[in-house]
Amino acid sequence: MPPGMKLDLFAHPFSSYCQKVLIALYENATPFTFRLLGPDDPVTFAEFAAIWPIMRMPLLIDGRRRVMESTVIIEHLGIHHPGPVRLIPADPAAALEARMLDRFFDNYVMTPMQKIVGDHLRPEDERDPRGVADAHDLLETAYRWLKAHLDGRTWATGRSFSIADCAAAPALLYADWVHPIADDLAPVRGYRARLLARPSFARAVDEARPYRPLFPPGAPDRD
Ligand SMILES: N[C@@H](CCC(=O)N[C@@H](CS)C(=O)NCC(=O)O)C(=O)O
Repeated sequence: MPPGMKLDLFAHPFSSYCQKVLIALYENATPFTFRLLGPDDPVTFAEFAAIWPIMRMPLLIDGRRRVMESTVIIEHLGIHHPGPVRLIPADPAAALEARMLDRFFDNYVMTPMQKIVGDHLRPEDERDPRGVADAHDLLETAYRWLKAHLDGRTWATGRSFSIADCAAAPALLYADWVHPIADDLAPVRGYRARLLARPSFARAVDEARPYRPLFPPGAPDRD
């Protein structure tokens, strides 16, 4: 029995962590209300900030439950609003693998990508060249690990689309914009292309297209 009749997602379409959760919602056609966190709506933003002073989106409201952190939101959806696509595998060992890879994409692709993007928002004299250089190194190492990991796999864990792919899709979309995936990493480029072709992510990418001019380092003229 779902804990709440109505789901509200505080989010922005261009945000990578919000896209991660949007993929999960779209995979199972889960109905929800999109509470857009934009500069034109200070009331919605104030509501969000009052609930979650950490102010990192997305935030899910499910009845009286407030669920923060993209990974936990996807876990919550799987428990309380399951659909035909199981993003956390039923087998515990397979679930652990999916969770491990979700951590890989958040910590070693999304985080360095955000570091590079975020540096562009800083005033010139507050930039962090060393931190940005470390972020580029980490992305390169992560791409190369992923190339070997993907051998024989369609999706991050193998044949089934999972929470790890929800994390991977926006992480690799934007990471490739700030640190292009080299030509010799064909399996990683191919995986990114498969993610972009997945209808749930294609929809999220299309919904975010109008915001591309806002990408701090400048968005390339391609997906
Ligand atoms: N660990 C969080 C990270 C969320 C996060 O970093 N969200 C970004 C948008 S992609 C955000 O809210 N940034 C606003 C800010 O840094 O002020 C999660 O998984 O949900």
